[in-house]
Amino acid sequence: MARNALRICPLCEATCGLTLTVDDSRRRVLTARGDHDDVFSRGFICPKGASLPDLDGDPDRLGQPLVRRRGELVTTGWDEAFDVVADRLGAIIGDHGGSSVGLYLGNPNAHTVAGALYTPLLARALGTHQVFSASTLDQMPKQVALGYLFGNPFAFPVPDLDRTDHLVVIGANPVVSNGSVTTAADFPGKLAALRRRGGRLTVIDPARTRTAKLADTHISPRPGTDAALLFAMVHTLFDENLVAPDLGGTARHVTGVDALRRAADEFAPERVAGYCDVPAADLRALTRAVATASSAAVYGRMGTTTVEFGTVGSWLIDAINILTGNLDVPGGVMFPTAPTAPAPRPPRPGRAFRTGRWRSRVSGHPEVAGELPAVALAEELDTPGPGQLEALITVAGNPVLSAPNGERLARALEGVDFMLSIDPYLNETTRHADVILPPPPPSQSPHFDFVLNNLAVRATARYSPPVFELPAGRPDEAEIVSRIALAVSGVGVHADPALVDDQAITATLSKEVSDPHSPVAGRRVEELADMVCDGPGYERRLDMMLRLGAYGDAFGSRADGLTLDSLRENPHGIDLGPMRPRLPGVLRTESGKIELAAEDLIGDVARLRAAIDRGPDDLVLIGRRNLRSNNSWMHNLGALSGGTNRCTLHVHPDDADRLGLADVAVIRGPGGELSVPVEITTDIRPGVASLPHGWGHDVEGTRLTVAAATPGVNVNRLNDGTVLDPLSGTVVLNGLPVQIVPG
Ligand SMILES: Nc1nc2c(c(=O)[nH]1)N[C@H]1C(S)=C(S)[C@@H](COP(=O)(O)OP(=O)(O)OC[C@H]3O[C@@H](n4cnc5c(=O)[nH]c(N)nc54)[C@H](O)[C@@H]3O)O[C@H]1N2
Ligand SMILES: Nc1nc2c(c(=O)[nH]1)N[C@H]1C(S)=C(S)[C@@H](COP(=O)(O)OP(=O)(O)OC[C@H]3O[C@@H](n4cnc5c(=O)[nH]c(N)nc54)[C@H](O)[C@@H]3O)O[C@H]1N2
Ligand code: SF4
Ligand SMILES: [Mo]
Repeated sequence: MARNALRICPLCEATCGLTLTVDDSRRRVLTARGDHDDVFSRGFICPKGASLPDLDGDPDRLGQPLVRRRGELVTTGWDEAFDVVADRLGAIIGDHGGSSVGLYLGNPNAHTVAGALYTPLLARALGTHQVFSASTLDQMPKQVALGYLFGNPFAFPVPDLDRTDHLVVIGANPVVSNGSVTTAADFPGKLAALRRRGGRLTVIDPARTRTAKLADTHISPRPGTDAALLFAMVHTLFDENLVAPDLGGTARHVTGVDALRRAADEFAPERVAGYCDVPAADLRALTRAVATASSAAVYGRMGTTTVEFGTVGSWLIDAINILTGNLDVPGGVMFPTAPTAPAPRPPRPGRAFRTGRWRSRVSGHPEVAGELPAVALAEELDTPGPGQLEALITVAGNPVLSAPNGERLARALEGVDFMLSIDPYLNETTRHADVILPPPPPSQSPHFDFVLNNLAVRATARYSPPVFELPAGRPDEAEIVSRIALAVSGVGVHADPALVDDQAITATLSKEVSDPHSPVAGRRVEELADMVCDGPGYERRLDMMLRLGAYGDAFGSRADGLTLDSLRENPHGIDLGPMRPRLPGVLRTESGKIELAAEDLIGDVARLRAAIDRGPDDLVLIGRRNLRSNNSWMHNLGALSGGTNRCTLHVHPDDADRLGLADVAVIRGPGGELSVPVEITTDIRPGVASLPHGWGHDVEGTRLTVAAATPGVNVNRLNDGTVLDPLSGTVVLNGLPVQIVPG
């Protein structure tokens, strides 16, 4: 008998509520559709969400651990696999210390309970400085800019999509990606609503994307030139006296306006127009439109971060929001308040944001937000000498495909003493592991958006308990990561995983009761710990966090405040309203103010000046996402394959003519060359080609039956990974110089 069950979709940042029909006897999800009563997504769903049944029941998904025996990965029981991990990691840590173990955290960690609550504890238990993640293939430049501006690399202002009058989307394609570093279900619907209420949409993108096609204005710059374009906008704001009086009420919280004006002095639109290939008049007109709108929000994503000047560009985006009086006001960009974030405290100065607290061993890359650049992982593994990595743990990552120079990484993984992967698939990365521990499928996992609620355009609280119980003896991902943390900290892999949660709960409560501004100041830890709900560790921690949060019940002292019970009573979620102003409470800079012209940011301007003087490259490559794809790991579902979801090279007809391209081309980059099918289209500007990432499923030794049938090519083989945004350690993925010849 089928029944309905609710589940938040874990596949992208939109966090849509799904209604599943499920068959309990077979533990199968039969169908997925949008949950019309979901307080956040109101029924929205995309093709990936609709394919959740296929993903959940994918026969290639691993159900049991794999352990390498005499060179072969063989299926084993859980106890045995945990013992192997404990023995091998224990020996390596005993001989070389925790810092000889590297950790690579992939993108799905932002979507899982284990990624949010348990991998940080694993990193701490290892005590390693060798943490790598997809962030340095993605949004790290934004975080660094936020660190300098607000003193907090996690204080993300997001566009107030529901109330803005002018949305400027720069280097993002939310109609396809469904939004990123801005959590909004039904981004397309929100763009349509903006237009319906008379608002404007401007898109700045070298491709005529599905988002650009909806825009009132589409500006198509040369890739990699946004920092110059944004500086021209800042210049125009000062030049034409368009800076908002009193910065829209935030002036008392802002320093560095004059220094920013001086830095922007040399970037008149007329100076950068040729470099960006955007008429100066268009840049001035856009600036005026943003400055004079009743409210406006400039929103940048991948096309502004994974580029040569990612941090400078990200800084200038928020500088424009600030100068036009659009920070922290309805319709502008605002700081969300997640239900599990600690309740707001009175403003207090922080420590100056710094990077480079340690450096990578081989190339001396500075640490950024506790991480080293993902592109440095291979050299840290394969370069001999003191401090060389002896072991690697990957959790939810596929860097062999998602990072540049995956071939070197693949070779390096062959050489490492021990590799553990926590991942449901035997794929291009995990095939190198000595042990693979597969988490259960979504239907057997809980879901709460600990990370993405911090980026949501409207506050809600929604919890999905597992739809099916786990089969006897199978650990969930929280338990898997907890056991590894217990193993590496010497407590023992077979200790009670609840210890990890007990410790986390006691540590948090102890801190809260001794903070005079906490909603539970002065109370007893034991009293509060006894009040936390019963259940698995993650539910106990969730209950605690909700109760300590901005909307929480403060452990009984605020009637109607959130608890996990209240979420259970409201399975479609609880709406907590639109974003609210949060200045100056979010600021953690030393000065207690927004620092508009941090020294390190100003210091990088010379590099931008040099790039403008050097002039643009003749032909560059950018990325492209498809609605029916998700990075490297959803090509194994028949329902999403084919159609427009193909690994082809988009080139403009002028370039195709000039280069003599027809069906197939050979594309050469700094890292290598590939032969790819060509699609000639005016959806991309001249001088630019696009190729999606996450393909190249043609390597031996994986278990990806469907993906291997249409493998595509790995775009990151073109990239040698040597060009980084130096302030953030983020590699250039967009704007890679290439040559293209007929194939
Ligand atoms: N050229 C180019 N390269 C890019 C990009 C680009 O635009 N262009 N984009 C970059 C971006 S933005 C990102 S975020 C990275 C992504 O880089 P990665 O995170 O390294 O790669 P993914 O393809 O997301 O791989 C996700 C892995 O998680 C596993 N997985 C899925 N669900 C779960 C789960 O619940 N638990 C666990 N433990 N594992 C799970 C999958 O099997 C897969 O192995 O790629 C980057 N690479
Ligand atoms: N369907 C689908 N959805 C996804 C993913 C997926 O793989 N598929 N991946 C998820 C992940 S991990 C992420 S991080 C997000 C990313 O979310 P988005 O950033 O919204 O997605 P992208 O398609 O990478 O959009 C980047 C846009 O920048 C443009 N661009 C490239 N170079 C430049 C440049 O120099 N300047 C400007 N102005 N624009 C440029 C590209 O043409 C592209 O349209 O999407 C998430 N959602
Ligand atoms: S938009 Fe994202 S969260 Fe919503 S159904 Fe699609 S993949 Fe899932
Ligand atoms: Mo990403």
